Amino acid sequence: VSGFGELADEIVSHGVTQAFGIPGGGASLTLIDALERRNVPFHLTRFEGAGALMAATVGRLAGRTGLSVSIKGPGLTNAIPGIAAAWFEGFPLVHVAEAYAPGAPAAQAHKRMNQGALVGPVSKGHGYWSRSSSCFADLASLSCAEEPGPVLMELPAAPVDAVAPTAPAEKVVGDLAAAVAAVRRSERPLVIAGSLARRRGLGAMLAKLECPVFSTAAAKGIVDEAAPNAAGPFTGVGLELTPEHLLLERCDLVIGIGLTARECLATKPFAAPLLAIEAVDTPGTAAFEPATRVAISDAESVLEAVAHKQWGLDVLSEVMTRLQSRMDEGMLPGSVFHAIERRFDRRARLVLDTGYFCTIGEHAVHARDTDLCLMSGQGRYMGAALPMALGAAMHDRTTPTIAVLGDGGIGMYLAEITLAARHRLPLLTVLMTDNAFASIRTRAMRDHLTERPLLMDGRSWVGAFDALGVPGTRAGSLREVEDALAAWTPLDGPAFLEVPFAPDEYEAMVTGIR
Ligand SMILES: Cc1ncc(C[n+]2csc(CCOP(=O)(O)OP(=O)(O)O)c2C)c(N)n1
Ligand SMILES: [Mg+2]
Repeated sequence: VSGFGELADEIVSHGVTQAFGIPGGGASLTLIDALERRNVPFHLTRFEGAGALMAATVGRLAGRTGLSVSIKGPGLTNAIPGIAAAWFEGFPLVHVAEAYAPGAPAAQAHKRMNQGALVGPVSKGHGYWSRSSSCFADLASLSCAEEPGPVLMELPAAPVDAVAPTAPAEKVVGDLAAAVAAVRRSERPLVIAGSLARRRGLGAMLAKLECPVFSTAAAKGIVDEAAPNAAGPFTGVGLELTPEHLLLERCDLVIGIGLTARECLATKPFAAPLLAIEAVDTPGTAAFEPATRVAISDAESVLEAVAHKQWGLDVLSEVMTRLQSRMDEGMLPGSVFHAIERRFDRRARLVLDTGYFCTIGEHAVHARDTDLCLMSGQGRYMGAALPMALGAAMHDRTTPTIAVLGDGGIGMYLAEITLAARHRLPLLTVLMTDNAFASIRTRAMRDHLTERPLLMDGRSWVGAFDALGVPGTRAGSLREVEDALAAWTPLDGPAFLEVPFAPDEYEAMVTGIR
């Protein structure tokens, strides 16, 4: 069929290695067929939203755009949760949806909708499959340009004349001389690295600094979190036990690298002046009130100046020791995360869903690098961890992947676990259950609101996982957790581990942290 081969060639040459989603009988299947002939497998998912997020996660880890495919109308509509998750997290994705050509007669109305408008608020743009030889490349570049995110490619039965949108040039802002002078003047600078630091490959320079280096959730692991300068997460809302709370009031300069509003839970000016290293203007970031701004292309020059500064590592070490021993108290998620780290020597990839277990995980997990800890740190999109973990495990089948979910996220995408069974992925799904939505329950308790919608029925999920081809166990003590972790051989395929916790202790575990 004319043109599909060329489109598939272009997709292959862009570095796409696999695609996800649910096809229909039209152009999507023709494209999938053309991709398969070029050794780009298509993975059938149970829900388009999961496929889009799996693809976007592949994009995040590969540093190139991910690819998902659906039919038009309902298919694209179902893909929206995954597209939106990719948009929240800034993961690069091209979602290809079948489409009517622009200007198709109004009588062709079956499954018709304004698809560009549907994805508008959760995408960077959309374009049609066109005769332009760089049609896919233009959309893929748009998805990867700062800040990355999803793009819709509308796929009519034949290419159209319309030209795809192209990525705007990165905006360079700032004053390098002023930035370097600010660093030279400071005695106690600290760095907060956002995901831009990862995309620009600044990890090695940050690792050498002898001042505290925080990261946003999206950049967790930008410095090895077992290193003495790793200060853990910066969220904007850390409480009295966190390094964030204790060090930000002592520093005299904050250096933010891609510190954007969407990567933080709260945005307000710091006590010390902020030197902001940025690639593009991002909404809301001005609320940090940077005193100095500098372009990301000058980041190395700024960090060279920071390399001469030494302070804070002794305080940081004290604070960290206290926080980590608190994490080990009792049978709670902190000790389970530490058991996972011991078992896999911090070489497994952790994918955290959202909830109190994630708040603890953000502090308890010492990520070795940014590809070994993924989460919905920006959207805090409950349920996202399972498709993310599946995408990660499909992308990299050698690293054990451990998805950690709570009572809220476990059910949404459960059927997708069949992909792990089919491909024998090295994926362990861990359910940390207090039989409640603890993070919401806190509010209900404080304000005397109903807790009824926040409590589960206490049933185990082990049987459900078993039925879907993933063997599971329930482990009620740390010893049982350790035994279950020891019994799992990642190369033999997926497994499920359910860990119940006492609800009231669990609800209280974030006190003083967030
Ligand atoms: C898609 C989506 N829906 C709802 C929420 C709101 N929310 C945040 S945490 C949470 C409950 C989490 O409960 P659970 O998974 O049991 O984790 P816990 O807080 O108990 O550790 C909910 C409903 C969300 N973040 N995302
Ligand atoms: Mg819970």
